[in-house]
Amino acid sequence: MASVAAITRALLSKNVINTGRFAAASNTSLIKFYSTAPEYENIKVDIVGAKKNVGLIQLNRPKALNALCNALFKELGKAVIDFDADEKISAIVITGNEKAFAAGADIKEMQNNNYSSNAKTGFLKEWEDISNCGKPIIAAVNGFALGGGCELAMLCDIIYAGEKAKFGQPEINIGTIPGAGGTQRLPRYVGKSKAMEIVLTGNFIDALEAEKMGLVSRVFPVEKLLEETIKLAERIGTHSPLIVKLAKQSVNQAYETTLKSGLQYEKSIFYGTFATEDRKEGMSAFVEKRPPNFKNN
Ligand code: CO8
Repeated sequence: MASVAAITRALLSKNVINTGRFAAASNTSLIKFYSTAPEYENIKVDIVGAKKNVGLIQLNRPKALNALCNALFKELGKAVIDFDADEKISAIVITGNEKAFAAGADIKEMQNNNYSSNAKTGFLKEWEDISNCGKPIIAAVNGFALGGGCELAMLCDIIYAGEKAKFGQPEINIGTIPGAGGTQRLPRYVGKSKAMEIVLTGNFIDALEAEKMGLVSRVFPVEKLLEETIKLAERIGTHSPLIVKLAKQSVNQAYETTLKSGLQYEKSIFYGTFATEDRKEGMSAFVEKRPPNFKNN
């Protein structure tokens, strides 16, 4: 069984991430490929972690700095839906490569869109596949997370960053505005004044500033980022998947409602956990001084 550190080393080696040649890594035995995974052109998927319970998605258009073309987004949506439906998967990690998490929507693909084509095709509709995911999604951001790339990271539940990561909403430079949550989620993360500054100037912020602002929860050396992110996913995976899902729903409710109705929502979910076997098991295990054995019930 490959250790997390070994997988990370393999993923971060130039032979793998910088060229996108997963299968051509010098020691392929380090990486257990997701043999049943559908063929993707713009992403790579794998199942990692000591218990093989972490779904890993790597955005894989290195030449275009992982610009989020439509085909990539369709594949990403499908991979997230598949991992969400897979009972063996506890959490999902989305990452890019050392240079870019994602440099935004694909400007070359988008440049000839018009209002009616956007409206008729429901441009961006696949974003909902990610926000509807019940399992925790963690973004591991190295390099650029710009425009749609920053918005994708913010759509995730937790953002870990490598120390060279750069975040920004530079849409203003190309005559448009953020279209996948940048004007809505960013102020909720960092407050109005900082969000306005980022959106109205298009300036980039680095990983440490992003951490200070609360956009990112932790910053790691570049080569440690994926390993630490997978560890976090594994740690989450030690808990009851059912209760993790309810906890995620409840935190997300804080962004959807008033404090009063959010507190009511939280209380009803809290009461609801007392109808689950896993709540009973968790408390019994504590009292009996033994590790819990959660059954996702
Ligand atoms: N779209 C398409 N191609 C891109 C993009 C992009 N967003 N970003 C980089 N590339 C391409 C470049 O065109 C270049 O390709 P080529 O070699 O064929 O010329 C290649 O990637 C490498 O890029 P650079 O040579 O520019 O690399 P640098 O290291 O010099 O610069 C930067 C890196 C600063 C990241 C620079 O590439 C840049 O500014 N990119 C654009 C960033 C941007 O404006 N992002 C916002 C896009 S708009 C948006 O995201 C709207 C969101 C709406 C919702 C999302 C829907 C999916």
